[in-house]
Amino acid sequence: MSTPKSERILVTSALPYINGVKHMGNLAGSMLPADVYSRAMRLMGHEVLYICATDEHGTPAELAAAEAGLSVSDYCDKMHTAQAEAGANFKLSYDYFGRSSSEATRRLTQDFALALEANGFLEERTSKQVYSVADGRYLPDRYVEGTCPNCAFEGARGDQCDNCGKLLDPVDLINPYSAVSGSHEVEIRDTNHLYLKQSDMSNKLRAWVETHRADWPTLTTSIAMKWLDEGLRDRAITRDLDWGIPVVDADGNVREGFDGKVFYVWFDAPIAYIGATQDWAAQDHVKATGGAWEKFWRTDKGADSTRYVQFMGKDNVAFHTLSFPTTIMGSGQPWKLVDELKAFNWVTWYGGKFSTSQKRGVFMDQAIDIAPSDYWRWHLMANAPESSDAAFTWEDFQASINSDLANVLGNFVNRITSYCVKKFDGKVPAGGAITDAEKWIENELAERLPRLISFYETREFRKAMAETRAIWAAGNEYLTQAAPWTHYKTDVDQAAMGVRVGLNLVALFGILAQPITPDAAEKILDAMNIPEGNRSWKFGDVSNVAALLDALPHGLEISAPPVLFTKIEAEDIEAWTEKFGGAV
Ligand code: B3M
Ligand code: ZN
Repeated sequence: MSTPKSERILVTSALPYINGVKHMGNLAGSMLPADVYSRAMRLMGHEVLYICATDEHGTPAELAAAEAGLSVSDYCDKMHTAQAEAGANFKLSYDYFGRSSSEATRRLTQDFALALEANGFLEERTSKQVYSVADGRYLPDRYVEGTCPNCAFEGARGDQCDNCGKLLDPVDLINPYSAVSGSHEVEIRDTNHLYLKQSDMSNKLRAWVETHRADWPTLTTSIAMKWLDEGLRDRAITRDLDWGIPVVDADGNVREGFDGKVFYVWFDAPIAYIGATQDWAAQDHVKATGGAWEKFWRTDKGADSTRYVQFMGKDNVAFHTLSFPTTIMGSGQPWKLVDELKAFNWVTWYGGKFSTSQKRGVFMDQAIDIAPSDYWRWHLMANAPESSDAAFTWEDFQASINSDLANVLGNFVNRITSYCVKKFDGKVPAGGAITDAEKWIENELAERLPRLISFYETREFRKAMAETRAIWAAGNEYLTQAAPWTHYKTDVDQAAMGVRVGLNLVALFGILAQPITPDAAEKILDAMNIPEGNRSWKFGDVSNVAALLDALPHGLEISAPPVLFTKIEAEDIEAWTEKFGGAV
């Protein structure tokens, strides 16, 4: 395999709603895999830009702010900081973590709407909305609750039933009441809204999705096709709300009849991918290095050679394969469409739903107090909900940490580095002859490394983690075969061979661990005295495995790293189960 060609890759993960720190399932299905992928691609020498942001508009933001007793804008400031912090704690390597409430996103959203209207893809229509007489306002989406017309669940929200999952229109609810005041004094009134004519775009969307049948996961294409087959409906992209992006005319004045209305949160949220990229590019340090947003987003300015990869949970797929592409295509402007869309199923909590109120499940801010981020990152990616939902259990978490991280990786690193410190003065030793053991590990790596790299490239995370684990296990097997401790008694030179190859494996494992357990990787590479600039070296280039096994300069001073992973005990599981729930 030759050195891979460097590409420009734009990565985005679904923008977390502002209304609370996300749970581990959200992390596992969007931000974390996007981060692991971005890190791996950077190590392979690609130019990667990983953009994310908080999704700050819509009824969820208004309702959560009201509950917190804060103005919506103060609430968003506070929660944006909290989510940025949670991301940093989990070592999410965003190039920029922006906000959908930014100036750039506002401008883009208003411009997109004007372009869509000019091209006939936007239309003002009169529609029926729930109006609360008691509250003196319209009740869009989650502001109204009632009985689900589909499953008769009594606490269904106006936009979606949490029980059966069906997307709803607030006027369809049976026995509706206001989520603001609880008042049942509601009526249906006529009001004007802008509609995105998705139906007119159906054929073009279908043709585009068809071109991705081979390279998108089945989960992605099947969701898009299901919607297309059912027949795309035109969707209102404005709401009767105060909080959000105002609807303007070509002169920048509030559109006639649109006082008290804003764009629907799902219209501007994906546009915030572009807005956040512009905000990234506007920073001084980016400008100073000639960074520009256009090469990521404008196909007339270089973006046709950018690969755009999106990560999200399955509930977001329709918006990213149908409505946002309608916005992009309908604008008639040279905007970039997504190239690869990785969708995930759910992580469940012991097979059920995460729920804050019922104390079921762990949220990002709590998780970091339970265990270091590396532990979570490894476990969630090794069990990524790719082909089906995946249940989180404390018992599985314990097994991942104790057996994969502590026993297989941690012990290997510790065993060989401490032995080198003890018997070889902490220096990479020279000498020894190649035996069957060295040939065996070389063959193992020659087979496994290219496979690992290709799993990263195709974003098959479970397989990438399983391959990583197999490579660690091969390291242990090599030490058993080479047995430097046995040779040491009779042939120090031959023992040196085992120690040297073992140390080179430690360095290799440290390099390979960077996308997934970055903190442990850093400890390992520091202990191996690998200079910062050499840490991406050979990730992805597996042309010469023999050289990889003798890459560290002979005589290089190394040390044994501090304990990498602490085992999880039965008492820990008991305490966590009590606090956060467990098997029911
Ligand atoms: N905020 C939904 C979610 O957090 C939504 C994603 C927007 S992506 C543009 O799952
Ligand atoms: Zn229902």
